[in-house]
Amino acid sequence: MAYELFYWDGIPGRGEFVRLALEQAGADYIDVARTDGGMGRMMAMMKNKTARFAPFAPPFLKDGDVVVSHVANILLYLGGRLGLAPKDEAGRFEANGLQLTITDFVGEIHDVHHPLGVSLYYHEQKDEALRRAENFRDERLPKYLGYFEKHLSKNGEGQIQAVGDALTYVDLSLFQLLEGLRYAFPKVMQATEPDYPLLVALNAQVRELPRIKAYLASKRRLAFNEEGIFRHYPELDRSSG
Ligand SMILES: N[C@@H](CCC(=O)N[C@@H](CS)C(=O)NCC(=O)O)C(=O)O
Repeated sequence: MAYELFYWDGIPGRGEFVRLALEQAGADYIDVARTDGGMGRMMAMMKNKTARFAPFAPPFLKDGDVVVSHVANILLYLGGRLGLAPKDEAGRFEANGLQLTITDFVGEIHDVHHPLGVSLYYHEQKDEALRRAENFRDERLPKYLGYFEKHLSKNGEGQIQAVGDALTYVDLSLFQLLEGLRYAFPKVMQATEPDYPLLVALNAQVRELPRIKAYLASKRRLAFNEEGIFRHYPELDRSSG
């Protein structure tokens, strides 16, 4: 039975971290909200009053009777099934820990353009966003990227991998993280990428994986835009030099 992925149509957003894993594994999956009546099904699942579990927010995954919410939790569930997680328990928890750090970082990236509240428009919180962006550029972005770079440097020679000695969903998520940051903050990233050679090399490595390459060229891959997590507002981007 095909996996069913539930995520807002029109944005790559948090759903993309799951899509990349499904695509790399060649898994049979349905992107439900992009099918006829899919949005209605997604909303109905979240509003379901009788089901034992109703997800708070997308993305969530349905595998038969099992419903799993939250990106990191979904990837923890899928990792072993798709051959994209370490086989040992320590490795799986290391992967999950890294993915949860990505979750935190994604939340902060989102909060740069929405520092006051998700229910307010960007233009209603632009002054606060400008202040938040400065702190993000100067402190948070280098702290997170520096953390991942240092982590990658511990993993030996040859192929770059976040965990163990084979590709995992964490590598795919780090790829997407860099893609999103390049879209949202092109000037900052251009100036700072030389500080993160392993992250850059991992990104290039993932881009060349045959299934990922085919996916990126397909219509299934949605473009970044100003409705999602990674938004390009030129005033929030600036070369720090
Ligand atoms: N921690 C969750 C966050 C889920 C989340 O914030 N989803 C967003 C879309 S990217 C949403 O629809 N949020 C609705 C809300 O917070 O009210 C995850 O990693 O999946």
